[in-house]
Amino acid sequence: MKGPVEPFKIKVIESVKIPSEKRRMEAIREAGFNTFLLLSEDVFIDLLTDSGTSAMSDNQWAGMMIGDEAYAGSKNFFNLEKAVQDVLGYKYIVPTHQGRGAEHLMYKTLTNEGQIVPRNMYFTTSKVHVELAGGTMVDVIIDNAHDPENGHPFKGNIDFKKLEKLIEEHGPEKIAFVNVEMDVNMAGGQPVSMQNLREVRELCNNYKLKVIFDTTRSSENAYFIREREKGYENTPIVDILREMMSYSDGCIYSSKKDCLVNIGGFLATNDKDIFQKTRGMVVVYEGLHTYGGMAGRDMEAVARGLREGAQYEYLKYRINQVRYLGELLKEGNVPIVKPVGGHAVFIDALKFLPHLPRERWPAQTLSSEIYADSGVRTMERGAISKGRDKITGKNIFPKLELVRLTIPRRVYTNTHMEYTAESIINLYEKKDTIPGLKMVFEPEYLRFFQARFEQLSFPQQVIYS
Ligand code: P70
Repeated sequence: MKGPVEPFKIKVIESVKIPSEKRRMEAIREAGFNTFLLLSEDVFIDLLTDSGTSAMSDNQWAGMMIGDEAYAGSKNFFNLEKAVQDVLGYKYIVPTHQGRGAEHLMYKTLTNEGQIVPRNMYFTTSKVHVELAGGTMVDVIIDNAHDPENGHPFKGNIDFKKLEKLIEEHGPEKIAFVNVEMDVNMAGGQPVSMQNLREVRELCNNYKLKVIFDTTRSSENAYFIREREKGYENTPIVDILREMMSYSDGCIYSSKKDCLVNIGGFLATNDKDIFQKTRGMVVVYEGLHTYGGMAGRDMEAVARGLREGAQYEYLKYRINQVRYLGELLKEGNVPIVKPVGGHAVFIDALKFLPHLPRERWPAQTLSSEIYADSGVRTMERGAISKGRDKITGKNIFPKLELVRLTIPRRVYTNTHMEYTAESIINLYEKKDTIPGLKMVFEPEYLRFFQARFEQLSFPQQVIYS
């Protein structure tokens, strides 16, 4: 098996080195066995996130040089507006500093105290912004998404029975809006089908509900539609994107992913009322409505990146590089979430470390072991990320206890993928020797960012938490 051919050549490089085994051991200990607390200079291959970690093109860098840093009316804003109109088909745009800025404006505008927001699974920042606006997010994704072995081609789809039941039970006036994420992050980067989006629109029309997309990874989702959905085999990606967006009233977009930039975000809509309200708020929380927290040069990079990130040849390489890593791991019998998603490969930590009880944090343990073994940094996406039940205070143990190997765009070569796979396969062969972790420091909010752990020795000690 070979990795996909890159549709670009490399003009600038950044040196990286593998820290010695001694330094890796020290570093992970100093970081309290939490990969978020590692220093970047101690990391060889950084697969923590695909957010803001892309390599920009010569065309984007050239665009940075024509940044118009006027406080009002920057020409780069109009280039961004035009790119959004051309690629996504929305008429109005409000720029923000990054995705969560857009979530804040959009979700606060549309949610009243006590309302419900159905969504295909959830995302941490999205959930927080709905809750801050007084709402509750409820998961209405299809059941297949909760099973790592299930090979459904569109595991991100909305389950209409769940959605309709929720609307009927509470009444449409209790539903703030229906929220659909593209390439569902927490499910493993799993796409939503065009048919599902079309049907969500029809159902919401019947109840007069608004549909808001989280389009953060929509170009990658569009590639999967072209690859897997009948009738789209030869459709240009931009046409797929424009059809997808036509089924919504608006979107929030973290440009740090599919727009191939290091910072930025926006919301976009065809609804004049949403536009006027969010544009009224952007000046309070982000900046004037023609920059919204971004520099002019950043807006230019987003405008150009949105177009580049929707090119078929680029997406084909991108999706296949992620898949290549997944296939290599599968060949080595490492248990991963199937099918491989758009932005990351997810390892099933419960299957990798079956000897560890949940309260020994298998995914946290595995991410720290991977770093110690190879200098590759990954992220826990399981019980530590999920947190505690607000009422009982008990740890919640979600079905999915995963380690995310997130691939930055246009940054690493296929050889980096091979190195990563080889190290993880070696680790898998000695998995029985891996001891678990004990949490010794737990912050109140978003604990995964700053929690600290200690390594236990064999045999496993009593569970304290
Ligand atoms: C990640 C990042 C960000 C994100 C997202 C979706 C589907 C909105 C946003 C927010 C960064 C991250 C954030 C919280 C915890 C861990 C990592 N996802 N919607 O790595 O956008 O970051 O620009 O404010 O995935 O998955 P932004």
